[in-house]
Amino acid sequence: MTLSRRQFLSSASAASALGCAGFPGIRAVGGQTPSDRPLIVSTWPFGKEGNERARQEIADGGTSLDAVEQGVRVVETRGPDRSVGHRGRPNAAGYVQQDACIMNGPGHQAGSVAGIEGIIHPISAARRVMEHTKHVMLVGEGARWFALEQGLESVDVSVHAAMKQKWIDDHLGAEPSEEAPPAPPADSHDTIALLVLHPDGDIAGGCSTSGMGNKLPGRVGDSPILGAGLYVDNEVGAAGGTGVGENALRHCASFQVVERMRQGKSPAEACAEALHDMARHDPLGYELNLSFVALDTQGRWGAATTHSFSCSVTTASTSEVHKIQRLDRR
Ligand code: SD4
Repeated sequence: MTLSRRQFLSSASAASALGCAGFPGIRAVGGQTPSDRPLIVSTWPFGKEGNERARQEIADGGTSLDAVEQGVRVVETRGPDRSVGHRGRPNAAGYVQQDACIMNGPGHQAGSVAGIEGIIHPISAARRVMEHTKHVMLVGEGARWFALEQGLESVDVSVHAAMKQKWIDDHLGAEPSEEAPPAPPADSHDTIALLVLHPDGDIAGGCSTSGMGNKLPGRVGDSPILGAGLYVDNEVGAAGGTGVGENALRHCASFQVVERMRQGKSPAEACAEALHDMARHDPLGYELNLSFVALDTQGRWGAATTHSFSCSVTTASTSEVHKIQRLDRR
């Protein structure tokens, strides 16, 4: 289905795949659920399980923030096959460093951890940073120390220490190598970004990842950076992303999506337009490899991608995965 830009701007109704004539190179999907709340939107098919846990949390009396934390926790322990969780994709030195952040619409509060090791639920560490410190972000050893001090579940990282030493010996030993580190495989990313619109109207969002596989130790992606991998504004909506973090970072991507919704765009259009504008003035063009999900205060949701992408959308009565196929750009 190919819509003109004008048609696209006004299409926010039932879930439909949109080929955006005004935004070549971008695919989008969107829909709305004005009364069937909560509305929960997340990245990738594995987000569906997290969405359903979030829905349960709300049914049990939880807030949008509780729902986000519990939903993301499910994905963080889901399995070693993805780039989420302490068993996610390892960095170039062979061990996992995770990034996560959480934002609560009411009060515009946020917490974040980056490069944290051996903590089973970085999303909970991020929430503790938000609620139990006067800071917004903790990194590395300090983040791990804080999480342990907060009593969060952990795994032994002594194995990390041995792998780290080996990597340092191999790469930074007496004979420094000119060789650049190997590029991460193109398919090595699958972050969970999960957004919740509570029946009471409050919005929260969370993002968690082990990041791009084969990244350099210490590399921080977009996922723990507010405005890049996630952004929430209780008066407007929320957006979260997945893909090549460096590209989302350079463009403050999630913030851009939310700002477009503030200007009156539907979530689908905001995601598509933000991606299009980033691609327009980026040397990578439509090869940015970014995908975004978004929702707004009216109960509309949307997603867009420069590549192929699936998002999970859950309401009080439905739970579905929507697939968006990569455009053939030849
Ligand atoms: C990162 N954006 O660390 C994350 C990885 C990812 O889907 O999304 N993956 O760059």
